[in-house]
Amino acid sequence: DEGNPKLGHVAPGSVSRFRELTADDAMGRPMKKKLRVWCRRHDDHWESGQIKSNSGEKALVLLLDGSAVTVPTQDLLPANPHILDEVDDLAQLSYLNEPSVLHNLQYRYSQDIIYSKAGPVLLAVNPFKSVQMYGDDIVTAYRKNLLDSPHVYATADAAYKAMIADEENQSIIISGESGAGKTETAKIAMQYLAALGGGGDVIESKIMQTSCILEAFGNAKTARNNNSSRFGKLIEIHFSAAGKICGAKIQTCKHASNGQSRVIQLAPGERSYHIFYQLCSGAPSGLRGRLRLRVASEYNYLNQSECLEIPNIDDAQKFHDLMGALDSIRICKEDQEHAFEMVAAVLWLGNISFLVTDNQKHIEVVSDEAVTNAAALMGCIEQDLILTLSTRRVRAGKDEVTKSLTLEQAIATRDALAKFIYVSLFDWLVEKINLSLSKGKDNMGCSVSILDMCGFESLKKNSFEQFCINYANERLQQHLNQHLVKHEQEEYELDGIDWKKVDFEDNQECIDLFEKKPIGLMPILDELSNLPKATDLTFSAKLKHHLSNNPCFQGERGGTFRIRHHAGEVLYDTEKFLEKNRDPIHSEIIELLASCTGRLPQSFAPQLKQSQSLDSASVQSGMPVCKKQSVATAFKGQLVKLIQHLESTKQYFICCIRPNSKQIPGAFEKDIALEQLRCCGILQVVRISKSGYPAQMTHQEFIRRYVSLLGETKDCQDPLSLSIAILQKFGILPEMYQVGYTKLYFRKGQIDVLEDVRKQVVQGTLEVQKCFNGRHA
Ligand code: AOV
Ligand code: MG
Repeated sequence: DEGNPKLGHVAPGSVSRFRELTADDAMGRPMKKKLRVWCRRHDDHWESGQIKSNSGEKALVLLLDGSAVTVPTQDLLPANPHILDEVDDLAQLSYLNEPSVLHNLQYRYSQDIIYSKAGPVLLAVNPFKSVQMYGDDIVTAYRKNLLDSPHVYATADAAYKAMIADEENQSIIISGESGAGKTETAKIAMQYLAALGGGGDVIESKIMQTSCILEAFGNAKTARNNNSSRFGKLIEIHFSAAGKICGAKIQTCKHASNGQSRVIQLAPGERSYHIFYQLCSGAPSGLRGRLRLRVASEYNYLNQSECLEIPNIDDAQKFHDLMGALDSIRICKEDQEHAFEMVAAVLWLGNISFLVTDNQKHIEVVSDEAVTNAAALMGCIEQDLILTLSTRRVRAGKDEVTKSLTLEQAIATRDALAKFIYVSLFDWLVEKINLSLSKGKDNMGCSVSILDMCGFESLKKNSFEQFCINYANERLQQHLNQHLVKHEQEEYELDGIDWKKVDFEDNQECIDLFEKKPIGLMPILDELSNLPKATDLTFSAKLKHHLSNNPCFQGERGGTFRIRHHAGEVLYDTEKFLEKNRDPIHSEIIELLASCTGRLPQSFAPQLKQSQSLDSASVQSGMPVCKKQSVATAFKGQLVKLIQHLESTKQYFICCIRPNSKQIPGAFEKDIALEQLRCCGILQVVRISKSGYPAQMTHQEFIRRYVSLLGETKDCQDPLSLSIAILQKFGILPEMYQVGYTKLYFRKGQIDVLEDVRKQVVQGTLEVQKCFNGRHA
């Protein structure tokens, strides 16, 4: 297959999908003269044309631009008639092939119709500009069912109404790569739910305000997205039995990054978390003075990437909005100030520098405003901070002696302190928000959850952060596959109905590569993280040694390795993997925080002491560090918890597509869009939905609802025969349903037909006998 010229530059993971789809579509449909076709020009580039003549092997095709070309017939795919150019649901296309799907999405996108259905999945193509399709009037139109074209509102509406009708928890799962529009989509869904479930209470506006706060502290400008979420978020919105919002709860999945380097180290062109810049440019003068603030460019943690601003974003205005949001969720002014003190403390910590003395053996903390200000903001004694950053206590026999740190150790300690403060601050904020949004105790209603993760990333240099994020996306994709493709088909098979199986790309192999014990990426990473002498290089060597047979893994030169993800190959650099996974926090740092007079640093300290025992045996840097779960393992735990929650609910899927890599409006680059459609298996999903049976009912449910229309029945009839009797009386065509052992499966639209007749019969506008006769006729 690799030699098949048709496949061109198809990514390795997509080969089988591509073959299956194209072959299937062309099969049994001879390419007649005059037929509209897609003609493959090179790689994935297809042009529309019309067949002039066809010799069987080759065809002469007239292209749109008037030129005629002769091409092998295997490079032709049938195109849909123009009338289908704009269909809402890809499942309505007569020919479901990649060029047709892309044409449809591009055509719609060019008219600012950014939403389409792909069977049960909503596709959202990022417009990168404001489009006139949101707001109160449109919300009302969807609520009243006056509009039913694909929209986030329609998805949220379906979830809300199903929650009320079935008294069941619902969830909306938003996927897509970095910059595809997940976070914006999540906000649009929240906006709709707030409008429907709003009771004039403040709670719904509070919920909307949480995005502003979490984005300030958890989002940053990256190479891919100017407002990239560096944490995954599940917001569970609770409704009362009457359908009114009564609270919300946010769970985050953040160790992928927050615990990591962004606070202290930046890639060129990227920024740290928005809050740092917002505070520097937006703090009013009183606050500015109290926090001893400077402009962003004076802070080492911020100025290293030579990127301090985001085009068209006013950080000062954002800070103003943030304060409004903090007010509205009732975080008191005092707590707000404490939070900002921590942000400023982190910035000043980054400016602390060290002097090397004594033949490189000893270091001293430079006594300047940085150390003074950091200590003042944390509320600790300056000398204590200096000691923590420059010395360590070690046991020598029965005594404890104090030794000076090396420069490298001192910098690591300073950065660890800064990161720890920031991570703890984020946790504290989420806790505050959850307290403020918590539902009343008497609530017995249901919830709609919205999942917005950090999207798949493949950067120039990929590190531990991308490793975690891409693992999460792999799990999420598996969840999607299982839900939309695997389970559906397995159910058909188990229930014994006649069904032609649709293949799909299972990513279990890649998940095993990460998880499998004892020789998966994560177990090996954890094992070496526990070995004091292990280095990033021994880590990568061990991976190569154990995993080289895995088709999803490839060891590379130096400390790098490659993973074949469902969304493409990524080259990872193991530099700092072990350290980031350990995320060591020295007991002396905890002691320092505990000694602070500031309310927040104090509250950050005991939290660690309770949950994590001191492990003085660790010699990773010669210092006692607190033993805790590794970052990767903790992250996996959070992720599994989120997915378990989703599995207990009824699920809706939104797939966001990034139509170009420049973050600009109007540009639809087909190859980029195609890559993403392939990655999330959209065509398989549509194929199943097209040939599948979206409506299903157990025989018992079906009989309960429709048996009264049958007139007389014989008591002895079993449910299966009774169901068939009803179907026959209704005159439902045999190809429109299938009878399984436990359930009936209906083609799209058939339940509507049944319901229509039932309604008329119940209302007495139609006599049973007449209706049946009529339909048989
Ligand atoms: P992401 O959440 O999927 O990326 P965002 O939701 O942050 O992506 O979207 C990126 C940018 O695209 C936004 O900042 C907007 O400028 C624009 N955008 C997205 N959706 C819309 C829309 N419906 N209308 C107008 N503009 C939109 V990441 O968090 O990086 O994985 O990690
Ligand atoms: Mg996001």
